[in-house]
Amino acid sequence: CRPLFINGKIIRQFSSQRAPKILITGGLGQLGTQCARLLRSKYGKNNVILSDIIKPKEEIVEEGPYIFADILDFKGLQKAVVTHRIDWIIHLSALLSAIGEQNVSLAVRVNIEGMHNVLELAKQYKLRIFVPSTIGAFGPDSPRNPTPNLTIQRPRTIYGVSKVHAELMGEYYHHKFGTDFRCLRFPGVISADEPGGGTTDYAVAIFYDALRRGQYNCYLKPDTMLPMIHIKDCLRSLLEFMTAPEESLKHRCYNVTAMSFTPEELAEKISKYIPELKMSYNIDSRQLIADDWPQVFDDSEARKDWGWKHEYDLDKLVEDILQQVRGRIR
Ligand code: AKB
Repeated sequence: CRPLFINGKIIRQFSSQRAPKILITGGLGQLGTQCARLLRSKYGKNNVILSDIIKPKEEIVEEGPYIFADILDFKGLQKAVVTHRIDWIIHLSALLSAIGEQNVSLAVRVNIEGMHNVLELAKQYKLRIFVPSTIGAFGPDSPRNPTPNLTIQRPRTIYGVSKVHAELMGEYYHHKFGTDFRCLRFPGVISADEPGGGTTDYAVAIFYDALRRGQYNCYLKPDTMLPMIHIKDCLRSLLEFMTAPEESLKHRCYNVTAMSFTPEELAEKISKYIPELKMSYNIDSRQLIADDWPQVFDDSEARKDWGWKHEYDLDKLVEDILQQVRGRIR
């Protein structure tokens, strides 16, 4: 923004640049609709186009533009970028860790081929591109407590492998072609919108079951510590990172987080509001995934380089998500 000074006072701010036009892929997943809301509040309703291959609910369409876009269809993506004069692409399409293990070939297509398509699109049309990575991009050889920004990454899930691939491809396109590739490694994201197919999903499901039934049957052991973040902090980190000046970015991929906790610790906080909450544990294959992941995520590079700071700690998160989930199940 360029301020206009008259007699030393700022009279009006002129925007020296128009708002970016943004395409969000995989828009009907856990992050998409709230991401669109946040970006629309900053850049205007019509500048943010949500896309997916799923038929949306009426409310989604009422909130702003929604289009069909299949990340495996390169020509269709080109058409969307050209027609809507897109400047930024937020690429959220992906199969998460647990579901990826159940359908490896689909995960390869969506997470790897889809990533190739959007990167090529970003190169051709000079788009700024955001791709989320994950704590799942680390594996049993990585230090777990804490896990630094730059360390060994040898994940053992197809989700993790596809995300390391995305990080490396994005960095390669940046160095080779100057593509403005930006990537944040997110921990488990906690929202009132239920995610699907992840290992950290328990930390959302527990709120629904605690309120509906006063009990939760957890598929992870009580002492499994994983890094987590409230969705509002997660999406704010995305926006702040996308608007961070190029000079401040020492890396193209940054760890971000807010807290770490175990199922036992989360249940204890929730039981302050729902004292009758009963926990049971029925461990499944997601435990093996969680056992290889970071316990404490070191996001000091993001805090240092572009000022990342979380707002929600565990107490604030539990209060907020309980209130939102209560509103939904009434
Ligand atoms: C998952 O559990 O697969 C995701 C993630 C941590 O990336 N929520």
